[in-house]
Amino acid sequence: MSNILYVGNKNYSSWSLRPWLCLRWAGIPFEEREIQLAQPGYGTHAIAEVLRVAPNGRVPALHTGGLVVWDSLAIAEWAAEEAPAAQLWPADPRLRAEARAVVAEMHSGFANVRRDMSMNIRRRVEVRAFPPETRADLQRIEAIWDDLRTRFADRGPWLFGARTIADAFYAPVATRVRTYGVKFSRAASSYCDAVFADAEFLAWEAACVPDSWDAHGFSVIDGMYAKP
Ligand SMILES: N[C@@H](CCC(=O)N[C@@H](CS)C(=O)NCC(=O)O)C(=O)O
Repeated sequence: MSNILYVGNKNYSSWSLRPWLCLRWAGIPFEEREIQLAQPGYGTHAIAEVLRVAPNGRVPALHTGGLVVWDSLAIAEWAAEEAPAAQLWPADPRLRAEARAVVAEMHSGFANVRRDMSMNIRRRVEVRAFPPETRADLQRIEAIWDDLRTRFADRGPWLFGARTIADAFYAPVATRVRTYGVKFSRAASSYCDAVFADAEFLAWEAACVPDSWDAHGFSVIDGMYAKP
């Protein structure tokens, strides 16, 4: 059965990176089709090319055997069921429940980080100050990473020791920490290093191309908080 994963611009589409990593980590073969999303500020309407492949007008979307699975988390869950041996969720049921909570918090939360710190994998910005609500989001992310890395340090470099869907969901956040020069604790920073050393992440990063409009920046950070 052929699998096609539609993703957005690799440098910017954080939701696309997440299931892409899950499929690669699980060794599930797929063809990847990148759709160039409109530049931020262009408008909120879904572009026709995306609507042709995803009913919600957003990427990522997976097409598999006549089935369309839209939404990053639904695709990650599909991958976990498709390749159980890959253990994309922790095997222990209690840890699995915790990993799902960590992923759900990312999937439904951290709106301020998303607003102020758009993913831009190749970019590096010097930030003067983040607004308090964004700092609160970052503190919460740091606390999650610190706690998990402390508890599972002896099992491997990932949040729950071995690589899971939780890492796919926080990998784009690690790139934001790097892009915006966030100072995190040693444990949280070393977690970012694990993401940046991952072969599949490196493959995605190598394919990231900043667009011409990127030189001018586009996030709230650029307008309000970045050093000139
Ligand atoms: N909750 C969705 C969010 C998907 C989403 O917002 N995707 C963005 C790209 S990262 C998108 O397709 N935006 C449409 C556009 O920019 O035209 C998921 O988890 O997949």
